[in-house]
Amino acid sequence: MTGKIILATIVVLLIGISAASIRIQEAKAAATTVNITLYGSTGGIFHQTPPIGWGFSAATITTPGPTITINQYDYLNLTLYSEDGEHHQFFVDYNNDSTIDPGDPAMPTTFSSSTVGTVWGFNATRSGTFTYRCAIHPSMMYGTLIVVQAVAEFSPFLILPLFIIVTVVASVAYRTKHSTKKMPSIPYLNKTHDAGYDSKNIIEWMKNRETLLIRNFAILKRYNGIRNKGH
Ligand SMILES: [Cu+2]
Repeated sequence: MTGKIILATIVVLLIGISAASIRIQEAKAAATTVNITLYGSTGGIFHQTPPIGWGFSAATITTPGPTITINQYDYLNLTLYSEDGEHHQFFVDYNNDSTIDPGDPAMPTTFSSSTVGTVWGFNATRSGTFTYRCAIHPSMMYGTLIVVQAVAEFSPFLILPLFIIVTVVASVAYRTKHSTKKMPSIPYLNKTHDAGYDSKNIIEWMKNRETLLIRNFAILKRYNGIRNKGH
């Protein structure tokens, strides 16, 4: 019986996980390339020639730069121009510490051309709201990157309560259908109940015997009822 409940629970969980997995696969398949052109500037080498920051065009450079919103698993394809001719380096600062850490999507090299766009991109596998920066001027050149979660993914916090609920429901359902009540013990007409054979106690003895017979009959009847219900 326990085996069946565990099996049922595993099947339900596998179906759920498979469904979630299929949805993630669908989201990945639907991922598109998002083309964004960014102009970066730090206002020249002495930062005295505004604008400073990032912009979708040379004329719209601001601090902070424009918010970029994409969907999870999209490929963000950037074309980058250096408006002030200085070296800049785009990266996504996942932990917001202003430096490129392992795992941060980051350009491998700087770009400095104001006329020829430098193309670089990355797959937005991680969802959330992050800060994008220039690795060389992180406090002056930054903006918000929103990666919208593709699907409601199955988290362990969802799986655990589901597991408990499924187990309890399956257990109760099974127990209701297949009662495991054992046959109650039937008292025997043994010496304890045999009050004795002398004339004084003979009526008492007969009464006890009758009571026990009726009781045993009731127990057997009930047990038979339980058995019939189960099959
Ligand atoms: Cu820079």
